[in-house]
Amino acid sequence: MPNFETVEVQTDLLICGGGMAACGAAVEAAHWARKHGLKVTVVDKAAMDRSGAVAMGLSAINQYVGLKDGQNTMQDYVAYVRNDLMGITREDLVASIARHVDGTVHLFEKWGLPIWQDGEGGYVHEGRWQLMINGESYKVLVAETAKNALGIDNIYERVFITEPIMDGDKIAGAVGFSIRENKFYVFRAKAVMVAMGGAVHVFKPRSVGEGLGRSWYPPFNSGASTYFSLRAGCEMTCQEVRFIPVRFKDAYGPVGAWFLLFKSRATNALGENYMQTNAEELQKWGEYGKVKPVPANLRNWLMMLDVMDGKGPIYMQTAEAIKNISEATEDPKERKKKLKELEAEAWEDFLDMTISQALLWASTNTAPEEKPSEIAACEPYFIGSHSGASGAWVSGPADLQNDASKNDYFWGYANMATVPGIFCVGDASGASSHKFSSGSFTEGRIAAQAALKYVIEHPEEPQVDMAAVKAMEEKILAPLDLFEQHKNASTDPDINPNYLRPKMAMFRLQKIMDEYAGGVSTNFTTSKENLEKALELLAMLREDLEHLGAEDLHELLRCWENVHRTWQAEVHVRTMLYREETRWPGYYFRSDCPTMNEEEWKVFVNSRWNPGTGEWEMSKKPIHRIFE
Ligand code: SFD
Ligand code: AMP
Repeated sequence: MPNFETVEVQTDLLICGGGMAACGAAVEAAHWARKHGLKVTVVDKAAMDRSGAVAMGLSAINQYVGLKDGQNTMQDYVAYVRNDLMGITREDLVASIARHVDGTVHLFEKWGLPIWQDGEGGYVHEGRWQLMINGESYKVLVAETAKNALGIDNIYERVFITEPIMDGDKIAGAVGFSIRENKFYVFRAKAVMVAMGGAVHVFKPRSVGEGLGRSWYPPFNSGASTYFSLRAGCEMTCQEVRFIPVRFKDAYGPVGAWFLLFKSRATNALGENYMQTNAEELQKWGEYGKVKPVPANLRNWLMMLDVMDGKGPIYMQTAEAIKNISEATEDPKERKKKLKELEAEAWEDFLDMTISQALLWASTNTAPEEKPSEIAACEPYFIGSHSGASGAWVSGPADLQNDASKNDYFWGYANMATVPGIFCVGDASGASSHKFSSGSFTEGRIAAQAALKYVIEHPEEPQVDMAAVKAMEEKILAPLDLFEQHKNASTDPDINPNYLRPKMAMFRLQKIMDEYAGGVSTNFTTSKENLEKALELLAMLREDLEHLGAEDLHELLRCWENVHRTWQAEVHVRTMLYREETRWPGYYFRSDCPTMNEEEWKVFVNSRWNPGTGEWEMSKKPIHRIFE
């Protein structure tokens, strides 16, 4: 075993993750911590300036309600989210973010984020809730503000949080290891914020071979939030609600600006608009088939029906959209100028947030004003902050409950999970979709206030069993030892009967999920029998994960990422199995229960791994309508 230094850090609030939600939490917590003499610490597996989903930047802020201008109300936003998620949403959580999110956006602007202006004192809207930005450096400036607020001594970068530390049923901190140095970290904390994003590469991606690893969701987020929450004993929710975005094919460029700003159509290869030709299908999905905008999963579904009918490829009609907008300008000189402007905006949309799509356009001689571009449904991701909903089951705010909801949705501190002292935000908190970058930051702020209130009201130091922590350390570092011990048993270190390398473990997980749990290869279709088979194979994979081998610290990171992913996979499979209906066609389809069942399944499905028994507990939780 290589020599590892054990570093102990004592803090009041530990923020795990350095993304949008964590930065929001850090900024807010720094303010309150100063007032109360408390210590706040951030740990990110990467460098905060470019970590998480916003690493490459973004081209839009997708949640801005416009309350002050009277554009929309908080209730409007709740209705939008409720409809988009086919009725399954925590209205208290959505409203709590919606009423504060505009203030966050104004802060971003104050810190230097360029938001497009319309020349009349307003913002340029991409759609009803979305604002256009020049966002290449979005994450840099948000991280910079968070770092300045907290002070560099309170920030640990390139440290991978691996496991929670418990004091009985309460949280007591977390352990992790450095990805650059032989250091094992033990963080003791009175409260822990889980802000480690969602998960990708649980399912086999479309990108294989030379494009391996390319995905829409950032490869850095590997299920740590779900793993951490589950292992601490937290109740989870909506773990069946994966997100499948439609994106420009092969480089995963965004479509929102095309659909909303450029008013583009997407068509099948015959030039038919599937949203019109397949509109009849919407009747099958109850009230959600009638709402505007059509829910994201149903938009996917209408497209997939054409793909399954052999009417692909599917195209975003970029040339047509650009022509339509520019032709609205009558003066030929002005029209030419407008055309150039639109071309620049089209390229910038990718350069701001998915540079590889611009590269793909360039390398395939694609000029958007000349020819359409292919779009496709991505592989499934776990992201509670976009149009998915997976995450922990957390308390809502006190003042947004009604008589019915307060017993089920409120237990003292906003965003606290069912385990005392754990707070979950951003992709890590469930059933509050459509918070995006701005809402995640806002949720971090809300939760940070609540977490510090919790710390003040629970000032006792957590008891940490150092023998148990030592055992964790040995287990976490074991893959290094195993590799070192056996690496010479074969001539090729990849082929060795004594250990499994993390990349191979990942491929195995992805194959199981792809084939049995509704991945790309099966057109996102699964069934009871397939899900049961997935569970059988996942159990065997989990046994083999005990024998992961790591050549160096980087591979050690990869080992634990795959352990985290496997738990995300298992809770997903178990929840899809439990919900005996199809509610989100276009995300997944249960061939054995192909219809929606409002009577029995208009409920949240919650899940919990019991740390005492190792058993899984599944339950239904009621949906309370709080707003009209
Ligand atoms: O249009 C550990 N999102 C968009 N939001 C917008 O507002 N506008 C857009 O234009 C957006 N687009 C978009 C978006 C997401 C993605 C992936 C793409 C494009 C390609 C959504 C937002 O980005 C998203 O809602 C927020 O970023 C969510 O915030 P948060 O904090 O929940 O997740 P994060 O920012 O990814 O941060 C996660 C952090 O955790 C760290 N981490 N740290 C320690 N130990 C571990 N084990 C860890 N595991 C992970 C990460 O390093 C990171 O710091 S559009 O296409 O939709
Ligand atoms: P995307 O680029 O797909 O992430 O979309 C950005 C934003 O626009 C998100 O808020 C989406 O929900 C929304 N959006 C994308 N496409 C459509 C569409 N066709 N109709 C309505 N909203 C959309």
